Amino acid sequence: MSVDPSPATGRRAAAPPVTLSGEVADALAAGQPVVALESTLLAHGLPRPDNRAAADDVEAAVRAGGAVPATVAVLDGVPHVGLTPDQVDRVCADPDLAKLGVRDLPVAAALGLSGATTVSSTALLAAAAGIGVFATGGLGGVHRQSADTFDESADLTALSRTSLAVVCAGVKSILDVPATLERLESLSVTVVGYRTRAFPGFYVADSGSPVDWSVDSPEQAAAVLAARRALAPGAVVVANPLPADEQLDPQLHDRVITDALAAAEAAGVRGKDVTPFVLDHLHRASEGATLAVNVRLVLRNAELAGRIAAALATQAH
Ligand code: PSU
Ligand code: MN
Repeated sequence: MSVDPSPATGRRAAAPPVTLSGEVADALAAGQPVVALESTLLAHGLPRPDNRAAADDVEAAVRAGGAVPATVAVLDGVPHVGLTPDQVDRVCADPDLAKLGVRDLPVAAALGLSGATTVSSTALLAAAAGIGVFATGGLGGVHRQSADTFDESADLTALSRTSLAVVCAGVKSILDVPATLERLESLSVTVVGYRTRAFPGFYVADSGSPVDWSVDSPEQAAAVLAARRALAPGAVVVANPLPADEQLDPQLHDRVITDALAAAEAAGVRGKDVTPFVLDHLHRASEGATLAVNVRLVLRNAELAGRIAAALATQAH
């Protein structure tokens, strides 16, 4: 995020330069609702070529909720907020596209590289553009072997300092969900369930962990974000569960996740490759069942995010 100019050095620390699409720039200038969308879930979380249709469907879901979609990615070193169809094609088609968290953005900018943005980097770039609401599938978090690997997603620390609402179906259930909730508490990230006190489990409606607070409407979610912004930097996680009749069969869920984590371990996968490897394994092992559920939950989150952004725009007037 932007930092105040330092009187000691006189150096101006500007907000990260982002390029807005025409539609997103117009909407922001007019105070109309905009929802940021990440591109890592397209490029690294969903298989080609299905990811291309999903990209359009997610943008359409934001519009159905009443907001303008702003898919975020870095192309040739330039962070883009709002992509043209050709730019979405690039993100979805390139098998070698990098996965960029916050720490990778300076390298991409300096070397003119292209990459998809994760929750952490999308949140930072969206907030820099003045966007208040962001939709994704499931947050990154604390991995199950983190005591040995120290593998904890940069999503968590990024959300502790970025002021926007993130609509998600909880955290990815390949993770240690209770540990992730503990870290979100330590980091003072506000977490509310959307019409539930059961923290959602990404592919399944209930992770088995409770959440302290719930909101019942887009207006309430927007009001919580407004109150958070008035208080201190940091995100509001709006955890939106799949309805029970749309979730992945919980028994299939537990079985394929155990298999996928074992496969990642056996293959020696580490670092930023873990999450894409495990998601891909799940999609294959479940014969597409996790893929269908993943797309469905992202669409639901995108539409709810559109409604929250619309409520936020109304409250701001
Ligand atoms: N939600 C999905 N699919 C995904 C992701 C989220 O439905 O692939 C991505 C997000 O970009 C998130 C990333 O930031 O997974 C987490 O990666 P890691 O565990 O390496 O931090
Ligand atoms: Mn990691």
